[in-house]
Amino acid sequence: MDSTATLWMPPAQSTIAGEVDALFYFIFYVAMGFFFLVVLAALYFLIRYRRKGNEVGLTDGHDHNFKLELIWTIIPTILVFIVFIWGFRTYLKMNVAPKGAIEIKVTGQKWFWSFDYPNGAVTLSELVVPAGRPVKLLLSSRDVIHSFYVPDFRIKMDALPNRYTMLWFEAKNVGTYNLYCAEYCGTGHSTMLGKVKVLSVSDYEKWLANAGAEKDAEVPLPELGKKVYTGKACMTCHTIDGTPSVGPTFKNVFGHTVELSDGTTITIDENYIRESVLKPQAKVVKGFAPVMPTFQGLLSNREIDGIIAYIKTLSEQ
Ligand code: HEC
Ligand SMILES: [Cu+2]
Repeated sequence: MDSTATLWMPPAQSTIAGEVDALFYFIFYVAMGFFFLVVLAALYFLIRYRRKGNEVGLTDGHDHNFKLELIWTIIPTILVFIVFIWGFRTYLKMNVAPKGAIEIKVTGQKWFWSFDYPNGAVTLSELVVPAGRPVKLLLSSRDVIHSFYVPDFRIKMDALPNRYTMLWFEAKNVGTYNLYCAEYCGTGHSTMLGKVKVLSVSDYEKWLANAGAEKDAEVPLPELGKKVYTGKACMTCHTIDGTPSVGPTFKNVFGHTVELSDGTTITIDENYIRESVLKPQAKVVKGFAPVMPTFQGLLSNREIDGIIAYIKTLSEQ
């Protein structure tokens, strides 16, 4: 299998994808073959043995055929064994990571993914890996069950709240691939989208050495804030067009007062936004559930400054 998409499958972009596809197509074509065999035979018998004129006795004395029964028992049994052995070997290969694989901790939560790299770098919603190297993912969840799914790599694994699961892959080509949550996990499930960014080994090492900071220091604050908003999952719960979503909108809020669930009011300023990001449950906005996760340790100070600057630009001064 090469790396182009087919009618049934997206491009095969990991080393295991070819094997998964081969098994898929084997099962698919065998099933198609039997489908047509059965349908055509049924049609043939329907016509060949239809009732003609005033015939009465519809069957003769035959009630079974030992040879035929043997054939239609043995052939499917062999096919099932082929699929089982083939599938089990591929399954084992997918579940035992090669020695020396890069290990990345993956955490799913409502409704985004976070990734912890060996050197302490953290990314949200975007997994960065090198091409041509095995990568082992250790998955868990902070709340409900999520499922880490990258169709181009043919890999999928549940992330559970109370134990670790494992997955590994090796990306073949540099590029950006879609990451989905494949377990219905609540209101924001359909927005729980991410990317897997595959870099060349040298680019990956350079990127990692900067602790994933990229060129954030050169980006003006409001622009950095916008990047945080789209790239670090804020947009799964907050809109910028004035409509409330899971959380309040960011439009026209800066400098305005807001009512909290305990009945007090507060003016939305820099300190309030900072606290909302680091300790979301300290002050909960009235009418909303206390579901915002803390971003303590996930955002740098400059990124929080950026969010504040960005929210300011969304408000009429
Ligand atoms: C899982 C959904 C979710 C995500 C993701 C999320 N928030 Fe929230 N956020 C909420 C909810 C719900 C509230 C209202 C309840 C509360 O105050 O805790 C809220 C409140 C806020 C407030 C106070 C808003 C106001 O009008 O008073 C700010 C500021 C905020 N979030 C910023 C952020 C930023 C920045 C991010 C991304 C880094 C983010 N949130 C990600 C759900 C979310
Ligand atoms: Cu999910």
